[in-house]
Amino acid sequence: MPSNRPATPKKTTRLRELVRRKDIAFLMEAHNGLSAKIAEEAGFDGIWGSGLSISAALGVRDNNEASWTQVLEVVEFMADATTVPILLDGDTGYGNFNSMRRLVRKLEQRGVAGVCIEDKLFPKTNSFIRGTAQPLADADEFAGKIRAAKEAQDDPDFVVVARVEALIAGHGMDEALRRAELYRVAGADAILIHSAQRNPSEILGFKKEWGDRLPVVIVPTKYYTTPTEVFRECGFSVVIWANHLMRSAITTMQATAKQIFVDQHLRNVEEKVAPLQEVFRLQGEKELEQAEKLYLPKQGAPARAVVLAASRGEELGELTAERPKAMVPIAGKPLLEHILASYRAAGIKDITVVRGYKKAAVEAAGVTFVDNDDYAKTQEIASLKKAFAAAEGACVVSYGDVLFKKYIAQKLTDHEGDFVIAVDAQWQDSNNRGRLADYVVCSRENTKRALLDDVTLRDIVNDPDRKGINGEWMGLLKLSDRGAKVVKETVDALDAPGLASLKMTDLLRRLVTAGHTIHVVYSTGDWLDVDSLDDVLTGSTFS
Ligand code: SPV
Ligand code: MG
Repeated sequence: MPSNRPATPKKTTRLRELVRRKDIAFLMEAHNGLSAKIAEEAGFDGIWGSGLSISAALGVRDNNEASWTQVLEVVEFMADATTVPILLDGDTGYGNFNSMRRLVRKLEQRGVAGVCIEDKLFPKTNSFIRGTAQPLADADEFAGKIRAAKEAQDDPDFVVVARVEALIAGHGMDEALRRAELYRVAGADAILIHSAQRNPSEILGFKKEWGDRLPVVIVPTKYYTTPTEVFRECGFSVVIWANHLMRSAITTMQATAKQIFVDQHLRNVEEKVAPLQEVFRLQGEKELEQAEKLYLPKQGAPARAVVLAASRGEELGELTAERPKAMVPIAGKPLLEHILASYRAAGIKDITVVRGYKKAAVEAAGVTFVDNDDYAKTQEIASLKKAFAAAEGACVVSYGDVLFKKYIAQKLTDHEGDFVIAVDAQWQDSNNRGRLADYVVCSRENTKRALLDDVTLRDIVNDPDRKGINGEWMGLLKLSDRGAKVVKETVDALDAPGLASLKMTDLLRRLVTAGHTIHVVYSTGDWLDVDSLDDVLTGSTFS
Protein backbone atom coordinates (compact mmCIF):
# COMPACT_ATOMS: atom_id res chain seq x y z
CA MET A 1 0.00 0.00 0.00
CA PRO A 2 1.42 3.41 -0.85
CA SER A 3 2.47 5.58 2.06
CA ASN A 4 -0.13 8.07 3.15
CA ARG A 5 2.38 10.13 5.09
CA PRO A 6 1.96 13.81 4.50
CA ALA A 7 5.07 15.57 3.16
CA THR A 8 4.93 18.19 5.91
CA PRO A 9 5.04 18.51 8.80
CA LYS A 10 7.01 15.35 9.45
CA LYS A 11 5.74 12.90 12.05
CA THR A 12 8.81 13.61 14.16
CA THR A 13 8.07 17.33 14.08
CA ARG A 14 4.47 16.69 15.07
CA LEU A 15 5.45 14.50 18.00
CA ARG A 16 8.00 17.07 19.16
CA GLU A 17 5.28 19.71 19.00
CA LEU A 18 2.82 17.49 20.96
CA VAL A 19 5.41 16.98 23.69
CA ARG A 20 6.47 20.61 23.87
CA ARG A 21 3.22 22.47 23.46
CA LYS A 22 1.49 24.08 26.42
CA ASP A 23 -1.73 22.10 25.96
CA ILE A 24 -1.86 18.58 27.32
CA ALA A 25 -1.67 15.84 24.64
CA PHE A 26 -3.04 12.29 24.67
CA LEU A 27 -1.47 9.22 23.10
CA MET A 28 -3.55 6.09 22.57
CA GLU A 29 -2.01 2.66 22.74
CA ALA A 30 -1.89 0.48 19.65
CA HIS A 31 -0.25 -2.87 19.00
CA ASN A 32 -0.61 -3.49 15.26
CA GLY A 33 -1.58 -1.70 12.05
CA LEU A 34 -5.30 -2.17 12.63
CA SER A 35 -5.42 -0.84 16.19
CA ALA A 36 -3.13 2.04 15.19
CA LYS A 37 -5.56 2.99 12.45
CA ILE A 38 -8.48 2.75 14.84
CA ALA A 39 -6.65 5.02 17.32
CA GLU A 40 -6.01 7.60 14.62
CA GLU A 41 -9.60 7.47 13.32
CA ALA A 42 -10.85 8.03 16.88
CA GLY A 43 -9.07 11.38 16.74
CA PHE A 44 -5.82 10.87 18.66
CA ASP A 45 -2.93 13.06 17.61
CA GLY A 46 -0.40 10.38 18.39
CA ILE A 47 0.03 6.70 19.19
CA TRP A 48 1.82 4.84 21.97
CA GLY A 49 3.45 1.68 20.60
CA SER A 50 3.04 -0.22 23.86
CA GLY A 51 5.54 -2.97 24.67
CA LEU A 52 2.97 -4.69 26.86
CA SER A 53 0.28 -4.66 24.15
CA ILE A 54 2.57 -5.60 21.28
CA SER A 55 3.95 -8.56 23.23
CA ALA A 56 0.45 -9.59 24.36
CA ALA A 57 -0.81 -9.42 20.78
CA LEU A 58 2.12 -11.61 19.74
CA GLY A 59 1.14 -14.08 22.47
CA VAL A 60 4.30 -13.63 24.55
CA ARG A 61 5.23 -11.96 27.84
CA ASP A 62 6.32 -8.37 28.33
CA ASN A 63 9.84 -9.61 29.12
CA ASN A 64 11.61 -9.00 25.81
CA GLU A 65 10.49 -12.42 24.64
CA ALA A 66 9.75 -10.84 21.26
CA SER A 67 13.05 -9.71 19.77
CA TRP A 68 13.57 -6.04 19.04
CA THR A 69 13.45 -6.62 15.28
CA GLN A 70 10.10 -8.36 15.69
CA VAL A 71 8.83 -5.29 17.55
CA LEU A 72 10.29 -3.16 14.76
CA GLU A 73 8.30 -5.11 12.18
CA VAL A 74 5.08 -4.49 14.10
CA VAL A 75 5.71 -0.79 14.60
CA GLU A 76 6.54 -0.41 10.91
CA PHE A 77 3.10 -1.79 10.02
CA MET A 78 1.63 0.68 12.50
CA ALA A 79 3.52 3.59 10.95
CA ASP A 80 2.50 2.55 7.42
CA ALA A 81 -1.15 2.32 8.43
CA THR A 82 -1.35 5.79 9.99
CA THR A 83 -0.51 9.44 9.47
CA VAL A 84 -0.12 10.47 13.12
CA PRO A 85 3.22 10.12 14.95
CA ILE A 86 4.10 7.03 16.95
CA LEU A 87 6.10 7.02 20.18
CA LEU A 88 7.48 3.50 20.57
CA ASP A 89 7.88 1.94 23.99
CA GLY A 90 11.50 0.81 23.43
CA ASP A 91 11.75 -0.94 26.83
CA THR A 92 15.40 -0.63 27.93
CA GLY A 93 16.67 -0.05 24.39
CA TYR A 94 17.24 -3.81 24.06
CA GLY A 95 20.85 -3.73 25.22
CA ASN A 96 23.52 -1.12 25.86
CA PHE A 97 24.20 2.28 24.23
CA ASN A 98 25.24 0.58 21.02
CA SER A 99 21.97 -1.35 20.62
CA MET A 100 20.22 1.94 21.38
CA ARG A 101 21.98 3.80 18.55
CA ARG A 102 21.01 1.14 16.08
CA LEU A 103 17.42 1.11 17.34
CA VAL A 104 17.09 4.88 16.82
CA ARG A 105 18.41 4.67 13.26
CA LYS A 106 16.07 1.80 12.42
CA LEU A 107 13.07 3.61 13.91
CA GLU A 108 13.85 6.70 11.87
CA GLN A 109 14.07 4.59 8.72
CA ARG A 110 10.66 3.04 9.46
CA GLY A 111 8.81 6.28 10.04
CA VAL A 112 8.54 6.06 13.83
CA ALA A 113 8.64 9.52 15.41
CA GLY A 114 10.16 8.80 18.78
CA VAL A 115 11.17 6.25 21.37
CA CYS A 116 10.81 5.98 25.13
CA ILE A 117 13.36 3.96 27.11
CA GLU A 118 13.20 3.00 30.77
CA ASP A 119 16.07 2.78 33.25
CA LYS A 120 15.76 -0.92 34.00
CA LEU A 121 17.90 -3.92 32.99
CA PHE A 122 17.50 -6.10 29.89
CA PRO A 123 15.48 -8.31 29.83
CA LYS A 124 12.89 -6.20 31.61
CA THR A 125 9.60 -7.12 33.23
CA ASN A 126 6.41 -5.08 33.07
CA SER A 127 6.39 -2.40 35.76
CA PHE A 128 3.16 -3.70 37.29
CA ILE A 129 4.57 -7.17 37.92
CA ARG A 130 6.80 -7.36 41.02
CA GLY A 131 7.77 -3.73 40.41
CA THR A 132 9.76 -3.25 43.57
CA ALA A 133 11.79 -6.40 42.91
CA GLN A 134 13.13 -5.06 39.63
CA PRO A 135 16.72 -3.80 39.54
CA LEU A 136 17.28 -0.38 38.03
CA ALA A 137 19.98 0.42 35.50
CA ASP A 138 23.01 2.35 36.70
CA ALA A 139 21.89 5.96 36.27
CA ASP A 140 25.13 7.06 34.56
CA GLU A 141 25.09 4.11 32.20
CA PHE A 142 21.47 4.94 31.32
CA ALA A 143 22.35 8.63 30.81
CA GLY A 144 25.07 7.47 28.37
CA LYS A 145 22.40 5.49 26.52
CA ILE A 146 20.25 8.62 26.21
CA ARG A 147 23.25 10.59 24.93
CA ALA A 148 24.02 7.87 22.39
CA ALA A 149 20.40 7.87 21.21
CA LYS A 150 20.33 11.65 20.74
CA GLU A 151 23.62 11.65 18.87
CA ALA A 152 22.53 8.75 16.65
CA GLN A 153 19.39 10.41 15.34
CA ASP A 154 19.53 11.89 11.84
CA ASP A 155 16.37 13.88 12.12
CA PRO A 156 16.74 16.64 14.73
CA ASP A 157 13.03 16.32 15.56
CA PHE A 158 13.13 12.61 16.50
CA VAL A 159 11.96 12.42 20.14
CA VAL A 160 13.71 10.51 22.91
CA VAL A 161 11.78 10.14 26.17
CA ALA A 162 13.61 8.97 29.30
CA ARG A 163 11.41 6.88 31.59
CA VAL A 164 12.23 6.98 35.29
CA GLU A 165 11.35 3.78 37.16
CA ALA A 166 12.69 4.84 40.57
CA LEU A 167 9.18 5.20 42.06
CA ILE A 168 8.07 1.81 40.69
CA ALA A 169 11.17 0.13 42.16
CA GLY A 170 10.65 1.81 45.54
CA HIS A 171 13.72 4.06 45.48
CA GLY A 172 11.81 7.18 46.47
CA MET A 173 11.26 10.67 45.15
CA ASP A 174 14.81 12.00 45.59
CA GLU A 175 16.24 9.20 43.49
CA ALA A 176 13.53 9.78 40.86
CA LEU A 177 14.40 13.48 40.67
CA ARG A 178 18.16 12.79 40.63
CA ARG A 179 17.78 10.37 37.73
CA ALA A 180 15.43 12.65 35.81
CA GLU A 181 17.96 15.47 36.06
CA LEU A 182 20.81 13.24 34.85
CA TYR A 183 18.73 12.21 31.85
CA ARG A 184 17.77 15.82 31.12
CA VAL A 185 21.41 16.80 31.04
CA ALA A 186 22.12 13.81 28.78
CA GLY A 187 19.71 15.28 26.21
CA ALA A 188 16.32 13.63 26.80
CA ASP A 189 13.39 15.50 25.22
CA ALA A 190 10.96 14.57 28.00
CA ILE A 191 10.75 12.56 31.23
CA LEU A 192 8.18 9.80 31.71
CA ILE A 193 7.56 9.41 35.41
CA HIS A 194 5.94 6.07 36.10
CA SER A 195 3.95 5.09 39.18
CA ALA A 196 2.06 1.96 40.19
CA GLN A 197 0.08 3.67 42.94
CA ARG A 198 -3.70 3.81 42.84
CA ASN A 199 -3.66 7.55 43.51
CA PRO A 200 -1.66 10.24 41.71
CA SER A 201 0.21 11.59 44.74
CA GLU A 202 3.64 10.30 43.56
CA ILE A 203 3.46 11.79 40.10
CA LEU A 204 1.94 15.02 41.40
CA GLY A 205 4.75 15.26 43.95
CA PHE A 206 7.34 14.65 41.24
CA LYS A 207 5.87 17.33 38.97
CA LYS A 208 5.78 19.85 41.79
CA GLU A 209 9.48 19.38 42.52
CA TRP A 210 10.50 19.04 38.88
CA GLY A 211 8.66 22.06 37.63
CA ASP A 212 9.11 22.75 33.92
CA ARG A 213 12.71 21.62 33.48
CA LEU A 214 11.50 19.22 30.74
CA PRO A 215 8.03 18.12 29.62
CA VAL A 216 6.63 15.31 31.81
CA VAL A 217 4.76 12.28 30.46
CA ILE A 218 2.49 10.08 32.62
CA VAL A 219 0.71 6.71 32.30
CA PRO A 220 -2.37 6.73 34.55
CA THR A 221 -3.17 3.01 34.17
CA LYS A 222 -3.30 2.48 37.96
CA TYR A 223 -4.48 5.92 39.09
CA TYR A 224 -7.15 5.97 36.39
CA THR A 225 -9.82 7.49 38.61
CA THR A 226 -7.94 10.80 38.71
CA PRO A 227 -9.81 13.44 36.71
CA THR A 228 -7.84 14.47 33.63
CA GLU A 229 -8.40 18.06 34.73
CA VAL A 230 -5.89 17.44 37.53
CA PHE A 231 -3.19 16.43 35.04
CA ARG A 232 -4.01 19.44 32.89
CA GLU A 233 -3.86 21.89 35.78
CA CYS A 234 -0.57 20.48 37.01
CA GLY A 235 1.01 21.06 33.61
CA PHE A 236 1.71 17.50 32.51
CA SER A 237 2.70 17.39 28.89
CA VAL A 238 1.50 14.01 27.64
CA VAL A 239 -0.95 11.43 29.03
CA ILE A 240 -0.61 7.89 27.65
CA TRP A 241 -3.67 5.62 27.64
CA ALA A 242 -1.32 2.69 27.62
CA ASN A 243 -3.17 -0.58 26.99
CA HIS A 244 -6.87 -0.03 26.52
CA LEU A 245 -7.33 -1.08 22.90
CA MET A 246 -5.57 -4.35 23.62
CA ARG A 247 -7.64 -4.94 26.76
CA SER A 248 -10.94 -4.12 25.04
CA ALA A 249 -10.02 -6.49 22.20
CA ILE A 250 -9.38 -9.26 24.73
CA THR A 251 -12.78 -8.78 26.38
CA THR A 252 -14.64 -8.79 23.07
CA MET A 253 -12.71 -11.68 21.57
CA GLN A 254 -13.25 -13.82 24.67
CA ALA A 255 -17.00 -13.15 24.58
CA THR A 256 -17.27 -13.85 20.85
CA ALA A 257 -15.20 -17.04 21.00
CA LYS A 258 -17.21 -18.36 23.95
CA GLN A 259 -20.54 -17.54 22.30
CA ILE A 260 -19.67 -19.26 19.03
CA PHE A 261 -18.24 -22.26 20.87
CA VAL A 262 -21.42 -22.70 22.88
CA ASP A 263 -23.87 -21.93 20.04
CA GLN A 264 -22.10 -23.76 17.22
CA HIS A 265 -23.55 -21.11 14.91
CA LEU A 266 -22.97 -17.45 14.13
CA ARG A 267 -26.41 -15.91 14.46
CA ASN A 268 -25.89 -14.48 17.94
CA VAL A 269 -22.64 -12.73 17.11
CA GLU A 270 -23.15 -11.48 13.56
CA GLU A 271 -24.85 -8.26 14.66
CA LYS A 272 -22.26 -7.63 17.39
CA VAL A 273 -19.09 -7.89 15.35
CA ALA A 274 -17.77 -5.39 12.80
CA PRO A 275 -19.27 -6.00 9.36
CA LEU A 276 -16.83 -7.28 6.75
CA GLN A 277 -17.30 -4.04 4.84
CA GLU A 278 -15.82 -2.23 7.83
CA VAL A 279 -12.82 -4.55 7.78
CA PHE A 280 -12.28 -3.83 4.08
CA ARG A 281 -12.66 -0.09 4.66
CA LEU A 282 -10.04 -0.12 7.42
CA GLN A 283 -7.72 -2.04 5.12
CA GLY A 284 -8.03 0.68 2.48
CA GLU A 285 -9.74 -1.51 -0.09
CA LYS A 286 -11.14 1.53 -1.96
CA GLU A 287 -7.67 2.90 -2.64
CA LEU A 288 -6.63 -0.38 -4.26
CA GLU A 289 -9.75 -0.43 -6.41
CA GLN A 290 -8.93 3.04 -7.70
CA ALA A 291 -5.26 2.18 -8.20
CA GLU A 292 -6.23 -0.88 -10.23
CA LYS A 293 -8.15 1.38 -12.58
CA LEU A 294 -5.06 3.56 -12.93
CA TYR A 295 -2.39 0.93 -13.31
CA LEU A 296 -3.82 -2.35 -14.58
CA PRO A 297 -4.00 -2.87 -18.34
CA LYS A 298 -7.30 -3.09 -20.20
CA GLN A 299 -8.98 -0.64 -17.97
CA GLY A 300 -12.72 -1.12 -18.21
CA ALA A 301 -12.45 -4.36 -20.17
CA PRO A 302 -15.71 -6.13 -19.39
CA ALA A 303 -15.63 -9.34 -17.46
CA ARG A 304 -19.40 -9.26 -17.46
CA ALA A 305 -22.17 -9.96 -19.94
CA VAL A 306 -25.85 -9.17 -20.00
CA VAL A 307 -28.12 -11.51 -21.98
CA LEU A 308 -31.52 -10.03 -22.85
CA ALA A 309 -33.78 -13.08 -22.84
CA ALA A 310 -37.15 -11.73 -21.71
CA SER A 311 -39.16 -12.17 -24.90
CA ARG A 312 -41.05 -15.23 -26.00
CA GLY A 313 -40.05 -15.53 -29.65
CA GLU A 314 -43.53 -16.08 -31.12
CA GLU A 315 -42.04 -16.74 -34.53
CA LEU A 316 -41.01 -20.18 -33.26
CA GLY A 317 -44.67 -21.05 -32.61
CA GLU A 318 -45.30 -24.12 -30.48
CA LEU A 319 -41.62 -24.39 -29.58
CA THR A 320 -42.04 -21.39 -27.29
CA ALA A 321 -45.46 -22.21 -25.86
CA GLU A 322 -43.99 -23.28 -22.51
CA ARG A 323 -40.56 -21.64 -22.55
CA PRO A 324 -38.92 -18.57 -24.00
CA LYS A 325 -36.78 -18.74 -27.09
CA ALA A 326 -33.59 -18.73 -25.04
CA MET A 327 -34.55 -22.14 -23.64
CA VAL A 328 -35.35 -23.80 -26.98
CA PRO A 329 -33.01 -26.76 -27.36
CA ILE A 330 -30.43 -26.69 -30.07
CA ALA A 331 -28.09 -29.65 -30.50
CA GLY A 332 -29.27 -31.11 -27.22
CA LYS A 333 -29.05 -28.08 -24.97
CA PRO A 334 -30.90 -24.78 -24.59
CA LEU A 335 -29.86 -21.89 -26.80
CA LEU A 336 -28.93 -19.98 -23.62
CA GLU A 337 -26.36 -22.62 -22.67
CA HIS A 338 -24.62 -22.15 -26.03
CA ILE A 339 -24.48 -18.42 -25.41
CA LEU A 340 -23.11 -18.90 -21.89
CA ALA A 341 -20.49 -21.34 -23.19
CA SER A 342 -19.27 -18.78 -25.75
CA TYR A 343 -19.01 -16.07 -23.11
CA ARG A 344 -17.23 -18.34 -20.66
CA ALA A 345 -14.80 -19.49 -23.32
CA ALA A 346 -14.08 -15.80 -23.97
CA GLY A 347 -13.22 -15.38 -20.26
CA ILE A 348 -16.50 -13.74 -19.27
CA LYS A 349 -17.83 -15.53 -16.21
CA ASP A 350 -20.07 -12.90 -14.61
CA ILE A 351 -23.26 -13.15 -16.64
CA THR A 352 -26.63 -11.57 -15.96
CA VAL A 353 -29.65 -13.03 -17.76
CA VAL A 354 -32.81 -10.94 -17.95
CA ARG A 355 -35.88 -13.18 -17.86
CA GLY A 356 -39.50 -12.30 -18.59
CA TYR A 357 -41.76 -14.67 -20.51
CA LYS A 358 -42.15 -18.02 -18.67
CA LYS A 359 -39.34 -17.05 -16.38
CA ALA A 360 -39.71 -20.18 -14.26
CA ALA A 361 -38.62 -22.17 -17.30
CA VAL A 362 -35.34 -20.27 -17.57
CA GLU A 363 -32.63 -22.19 -15.82
CA ALA A 364 -28.86 -22.04 -15.97
CA ALA A 365 -26.17 -22.59 -13.40
CA GLY A 366 -23.76 -19.88 -12.33
CA VAL A 367 -25.61 -16.86 -13.71
CA THR A 368 -27.45 -13.97 -12.08
CA PHE A 369 -31.09 -13.71 -13.04
CA VAL A 370 -32.88 -10.40 -13.23
CA ASP A 371 -36.58 -10.25 -14.07
CA ASN A 372 -38.43 -7.92 -16.39
CA ASP A 373 -42.00 -8.75 -15.43
CA ASP A 374 -43.27 -6.10 -17.87
CA TYR A 375 -41.75 -8.00 -20.78
CA ALA A 376 -45.04 -8.15 -22.67
CA LYS A 377 -45.40 -4.35 -22.72
CA THR A 378 -41.77 -3.35 -23.06
CA GLN A 379 -38.83 -3.66 -25.41
CA GLU A 380 -35.19 -4.54 -24.87
CA ILE A 381 -34.06 -1.33 -23.17
CA ALA A 382 -36.49 -1.83 -20.30
CA SER A 383 -34.78 -5.20 -19.74
CA LEU A 384 -31.35 -3.58 -19.97
CA LYS A 385 -32.37 -1.06 -17.33
CA LYS A 386 -33.25 -3.92 -14.97
CA ALA A 387 -29.83 -5.47 -15.58
CA PHE A 388 -28.07 -2.15 -14.92
CA ALA A 389 -29.97 -1.77 -11.66
CA ALA A 390 -28.48 -5.09 -10.52
CA ALA A 391 -24.87 -4.37 -11.51
CA GLU A 392 -23.05 -1.46 -13.08
CA GLY A 393 -19.90 -1.17 -15.11
CA ALA A 394 -18.36 -2.53 -18.28
CA CYS A 395 -20.17 -5.38 -20.01
CA VAL A 396 -21.10 -7.03 -23.28
CA VAL A 397 -24.82 -6.90 -24.03
CA SER A 398 -26.39 -9.48 -26.33
CA TYR A 399 -29.69 -11.17 -27.10
CA GLY A 400 -30.95 -14.47 -25.78
CA ASP A 401 -31.47 -15.74 -29.32
CA VAL A 402 -28.12 -14.92 -30.87
CA LEU A 403 -25.45 -17.60 -31.07
CA PHE A 404 -21.88 -16.54 -31.71
CA LYS A 405 -18.41 -18.01 -31.62
CA LYS A 406 -16.25 -17.05 -28.66
CA TYR A 407 -13.77 -15.04 -30.74
CA ILE A 408 -16.50 -12.53 -31.54
CA ALA A 409 -16.97 -11.74 -27.84
CA GLN A 410 -13.20 -11.66 -27.45
CA LYS A 411 -12.76 -9.16 -30.29
CA LEU A 412 -15.29 -6.91 -28.60
CA THR A 413 -13.66 -7.06 -25.18
CA ASP A 414 -10.18 -6.56 -26.64
CA HIS A 415 -11.29 -3.28 -28.22
CA GLU A 416 -10.63 -0.31 -25.98
CA GLY A 417 -13.54 1.80 -27.21
CA ASP A 418 -16.41 2.82 -24.95
CA PHE A 419 -19.04 1.52 -27.40
CA VAL A 420 -18.19 -1.36 -29.74
CA ILE A 421 -20.53 -3.46 -31.90
CA ALA A 422 -19.96 -6.74 -33.75
CA VAL A 423 -20.87 -6.56 -37.45
CA ASP A 424 -21.14 -9.39 -39.98
CA ALA A 425 -19.74 -8.20 -43.30
CA GLN A 426 -21.58 -11.04 -45.11
CA TRP A 427 -24.84 -9.20 -44.69
CA GLN A 428 -26.21 -10.23 -48.07
CA ASP A 429 -26.69 -13.77 -46.71
CA SER A 430 -29.35 -12.69 -44.28
CA ASN A 431 -30.84 -10.32 -46.81
CA ASN A 432 -31.22 -13.22 -49.19
CA ARG A 433 -33.21 -15.06 -46.57
CA GLY A 434 -35.59 -12.11 -46.55
CA ARG A 435 -35.65 -11.70 -42.77
CA LEU A 436 -35.77 -8.54 -40.77
CA ALA A 437 -32.23 -7.57 -39.88
CA ASP A 438 -30.30 -4.61 -38.46
CA TYR A 439 -28.13 -3.28 -41.28
CA VAL A 440 -25.32 -0.92 -40.56
CA VAL A 441 -23.68 1.87 -42.49
CA CYS A 442 -20.09 2.28 -41.36
CA SER A 443 -17.21 4.66 -41.95
CA ARG A 444 -15.45 2.00 -43.98
CA GLU A 445 -16.35 -1.33 -45.55
CA ASN A 446 -14.69 -4.55 -44.48
CA THR A 447 -11.56 -4.48 -46.58
CA LYS A 448 -7.99 -5.25 -45.57
CA ARG A 449 -7.60 -1.58 -44.67
CA ALA A 450 -10.43 -1.85 -42.17
CA LEU A 451 -8.09 -3.99 -40.11
CA LEU A 452 -5.79 -1.03 -39.65
CA ASP A 453 -8.35 1.76 -39.47
CA ASP A 454 -10.83 2.42 -36.73
CA VAL A 455 -14.23 1.69 -38.30
CA THR A 456 -17.19 3.49 -36.77
CA LEU A 457 -20.96 3.25 -37.05
CA ARG A 458 -22.83 5.90 -39.03
CA ASP A 459 -26.35 4.52 -39.16
CA ILE A 460 -28.38 1.44 -38.38
CA VAL A 461 -31.46 0.60 -40.45
CA ASN A 462 -33.86 -2.23 -41.28
CA ASP A 463 -34.09 -1.34 -44.96
CA PRO A 464 -31.79 -3.56 -47.04
CA ASP A 465 -32.13 -1.12 -49.93
CA ARG A 466 -30.53 1.69 -47.99
CA LYS A 467 -27.41 2.85 -49.85
CA GLY A 468 -24.03 2.12 -48.39
CA ILE A 469 -24.82 -0.85 -46.15
CA ASN A 470 -21.62 -2.51 -44.95
CA GLY A 471 -22.92 -5.31 -42.80
CA GLU A 472 -25.42 -6.66 -40.32
CA TRP A 473 -25.26 -5.95 -36.58
CA MET A 474 -25.11 -9.27 -34.73
CA GLY A 475 -26.83 -7.87 -31.66
CA LEU A 476 -23.63 -7.69 -29.56
CA LEU A 477 -22.65 -4.39 -27.95
CA LYS A 478 -19.64 -3.89 -25.72
CA LEU A 479 -19.69 -1.05 -23.20
CA SER A 480 -16.67 0.12 -21.23
CA ASP A 481 -17.16 1.50 -17.73
CA ARG A 482 -17.67 4.93 -19.27
CA GLY A 483 -19.87 3.55 -22.04
CA ALA A 484 -22.06 1.75 -19.49
CA LYS A 485 -22.35 4.97 -17.51
CA VAL A 486 -23.46 6.92 -20.59
CA VAL A 487 -26.03 4.25 -21.48
CA LYS A 488 -27.31 4.16 -17.91
CA GLU A 489 -27.72 7.94 -17.87
CA THR A 490 -29.46 7.86 -21.24
CA VAL A 491 -31.84 5.13 -20.11
CA ASP A 492 -32.47 6.73 -16.72
CA ALA A 493 -33.45 9.98 -18.44
CA LEU A 494 -36.29 8.30 -20.37
CA ASP A 495 -39.91 8.70 -19.32
CA ALA A 496 -42.02 5.55 -18.87
CA PRO A 497 -43.47 5.39 -22.43
CA GLY A 498 -40.05 6.21 -23.89
CA LEU A 499 -38.44 3.46 -21.87
CA ALA A 500 -41.10 0.92 -22.80
CA SER A 501 -40.75 1.49 -26.53
CA LEU A 502 -36.97 1.72 -26.92
CA LYS A 503 -35.04 -1.06 -28.64
CA MET A 504 -31.31 -1.65 -28.72
CA THR A 505 -31.11 -0.28 -32.25
CA ASP A 506 -32.88 2.91 -31.12
CA LEU A 507 -30.28 3.25 -28.38
CA LEU A 508 -27.43 2.89 -30.87
CA ARG A 509 -29.00 5.55 -33.09
CA ARG A 510 -29.38 7.88 -30.12
CA LEU A 511 -25.76 7.41 -29.15
CA VAL A 512 -24.60 8.22 -32.70
CA THR A 513 -26.85 11.29 -32.80
CA ALA A 514 -25.50 12.43 -29.43
CA GLY A 515 -22.01 12.40 -30.93
CA HIS A 516 -20.65 9.23 -29.33
CA THR A 517 -18.30 7.09 -31.38
CA ILE A 518 -19.51 3.54 -31.83
CA HIS A 519 -16.67 1.37 -33.00
CA VAL A 520 -17.21 -1.59 -35.32
CA VAL A 521 -15.45 -4.95 -35.29
CA TYR A 522 -16.08 -6.95 -38.45
CA SER A 523 -16.25 -10.67 -38.92
CA THR A 524 -17.77 -12.87 -41.56
CA GLY A 525 -20.39 -15.38 -40.42
CA ASP A 526 -19.85 -17.46 -37.29
CA TRP A 527 -23.03 -16.27 -35.66
CA LEU A 528 -26.72 -17.04 -35.89
CA ASP A 529 -29.82 -15.08 -35.05
CA VAL A 530 -32.39 -17.76 -34.25
CA ASP A 531 -35.51 -16.42 -35.88
CA SER A 532 -37.24 -19.43 -37.38
CA LEU A 533 -37.60 -23.18 -37.19
CA ASP A 534 -35.13 -23.27 -40.01
CA ASP A 535 -32.63 -21.46 -37.79
CA VAL A 536 -33.20 -23.98 -35.02
CA LEU A 537 -32.19 -26.70 -37.43
CA THR A 538 -29.23 -24.70 -38.75
CA GLY A 539 -28.22 -24.06 -35.17
CA SER A 540 -27.99 -27.76 -34.53
CA THR A 541 -25.03 -27.77 -36.86
CA PHE A 542 -23.56 -24.58 -35.36
CA SER A 543 -20.61 -25.08 -33.10
C1 SPV B 1 3.62 -0.42 28.11
O1 SPV B 1 2.54 -0.02 27.68
O2 SPV B 1 4.18 -1.40 27.66
C2 SPV B 1 4.27 0.30 29.18
C3 SPV B 1 3.47 1.01 30.14
O3 SPV B 1 5.46 0.23 29.29
S1 SPV B 1 3.25 -0.04 31.46
O4 SPV B 1 2.66 -1.24 31.03
O5 SPV B 1 2.41 0.73 32.35
O6 SPV B 1 4.54 -0.27 32.07
MG1 MG C 1 6.29 -1.29 28.28
